Amino acid sequence: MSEEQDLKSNYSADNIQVLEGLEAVRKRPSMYIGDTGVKGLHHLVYEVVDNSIDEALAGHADTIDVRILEGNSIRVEDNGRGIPTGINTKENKSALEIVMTVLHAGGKFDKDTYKVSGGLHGVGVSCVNALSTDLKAEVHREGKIWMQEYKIGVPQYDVKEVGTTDKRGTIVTFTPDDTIFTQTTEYKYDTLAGRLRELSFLNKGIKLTLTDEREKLDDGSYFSETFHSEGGLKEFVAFLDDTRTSILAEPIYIEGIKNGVPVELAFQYNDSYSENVHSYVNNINTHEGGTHIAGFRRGLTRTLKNYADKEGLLKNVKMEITGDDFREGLTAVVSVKVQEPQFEGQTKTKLGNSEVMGSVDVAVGEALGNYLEENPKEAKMIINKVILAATARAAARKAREMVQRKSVMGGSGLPGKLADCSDSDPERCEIYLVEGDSAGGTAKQGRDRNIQAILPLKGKILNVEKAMEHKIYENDEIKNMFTAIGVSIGTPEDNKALNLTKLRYHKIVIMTDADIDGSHITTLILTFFYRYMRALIEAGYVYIASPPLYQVKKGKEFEYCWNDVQRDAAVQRLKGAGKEDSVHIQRYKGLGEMNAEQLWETTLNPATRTLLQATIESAAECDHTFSMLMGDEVAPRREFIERNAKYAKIDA
Ligand code: 0RA
Repeated sequence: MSEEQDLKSNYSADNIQVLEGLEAVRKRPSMYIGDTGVKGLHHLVYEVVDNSIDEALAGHADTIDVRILEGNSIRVEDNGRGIPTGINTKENKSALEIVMTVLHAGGKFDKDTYKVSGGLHGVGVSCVNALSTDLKAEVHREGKIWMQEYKIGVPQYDVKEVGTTDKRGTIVTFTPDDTIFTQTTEYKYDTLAGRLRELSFLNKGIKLTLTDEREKLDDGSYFSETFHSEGGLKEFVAFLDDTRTSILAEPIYIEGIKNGVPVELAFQYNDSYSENVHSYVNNINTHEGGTHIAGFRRGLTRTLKNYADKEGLLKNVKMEITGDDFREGLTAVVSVKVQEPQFEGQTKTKLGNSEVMGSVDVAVGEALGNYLEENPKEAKMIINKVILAATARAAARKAREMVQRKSVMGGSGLPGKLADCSDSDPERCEIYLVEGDSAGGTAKQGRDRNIQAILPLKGKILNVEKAMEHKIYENDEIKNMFTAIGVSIGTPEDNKALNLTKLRYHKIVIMTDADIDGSHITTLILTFFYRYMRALIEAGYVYIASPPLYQVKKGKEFEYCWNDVQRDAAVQRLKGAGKEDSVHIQRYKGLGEMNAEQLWETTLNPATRTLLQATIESAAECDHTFSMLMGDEVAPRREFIERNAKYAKIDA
């Protein structure tokens, strides 16, 4: 590099530093925390908790306490060493102030710590500070309490000593800025709980507590849960499968450093037909997989195949056995820690580091190889299951090919029940999947036929959680759904990869009655999408319609209401000067009670309707919820419904 160039690049490096001040974070928050919606809002908490996790992984803390305070402020406390408060001579500022106000400053004061945690965006707590109207940092260290407060990242005073203490640790309290998080600043307890539970499994031994101080329980206390796992991923797998029937007495587990990469993994087989493999890199969920997953698959297939060959278990098997057959009914979690992870893929959640593949491959080979030798009975059960999967796969392929052949040959190939739209640009087109023929009929009359297609579904659709794959292609409602949508299910060999190029609608809207049966049907359809067409959900194409619950009417005037609060307000408004008894409330028990015009006004009209977009916040949590909701066990399902009924009433 010439001297001139050198000067130039120094100059621009300085420039970048100026730009990278907290002002930049406020200007383009999405660049730092992903988005400014619900996700970004929750990301703030994860960013702060990650710092405490790092302190715990370094061996200096074992307890992290998270509270949702009144007004949706968040308080995170750990029992670590406390962020250093001394003056940094170079900057002439307290280290605490630097950590809280300089981007990426977090690691600078503790080079020895092996830092691997840290969110997808890994931007540090200063980012949270920039996006908070108020933030307070409190450090208990060496017998003293230190404090500094900030407004939108700006210190309100120098770090000061405010008292003495016999505790150690850091407490960060912040209030997200509602001028940044304009959509909502309301924290969802279940979302935070899901992530803290996940973190407790991924980082065994750490005690994470979540308390919701926004609302008192009847006994005057607050709702609170503690997540703490000594078994780590072994317990994670058991948790994911708690409503399934396991094949092995307990999960196969291994933890160790392989080729310099810390690898932890656990897996178990159950009697279902789905594969649930979840992977993490530095505590980040790698939805798109990557080299660690490739290593896991390779190790699993190789080790099982070698064992089966050696024991002569495949002697009489004529069928070809594929990699997928080894993973039917498999639940697994793979977690690796990588110093410099390279993330690839559409959502940057695919691990690219090639060295990790061998590490995981070796770890699986070791754990599984030993297990098979020591447990011949279980080994035989696994191999038998694999052979069964290969047999079923052949049947499924036949069934799938039949469906595809039919759709190629028979006219348009579209289901007879589909009332298609006239526009053919998928970007503008929508399909409503409607519960019942009668509501389907109303929807056909009420829709905008240019862009809205209607597919009525008959009653309950097949529960794919419990059905073998070939049954899925034989089920009329499911067949209709994927032929209408235009997406055929990929072969299992490419892991249910979907070809979205023939997708016929960019909005797929599930519309069911606003009652228990309706929500069951919605769940069945979502389960089908989740298990067989997950890419549709991930790409944001799947929505849930929200028809109104009430019509409040007085004379010619009327209002639609989606919940009890709206209904009561509408009654008050319409009462006005008139007589009270003239206000009439109609409770819609089903879509069928609305006429075509009403359905259009409330639920179909793109200008006025509300659609809920289906998203996958955490694949592991989602997997657990679906298996629980759709599985055999009644008790956990009832508990879930009772616990969520409270929320359902509020947002109905
Ligand atoms: C750097 C150095 C030291 C502690 C921390 C960072 C630290 C950061 C956070 C963030 C949340 N909780 C935390 N706890 C600790 C201490 C170095 C030393 O004491 O020698």
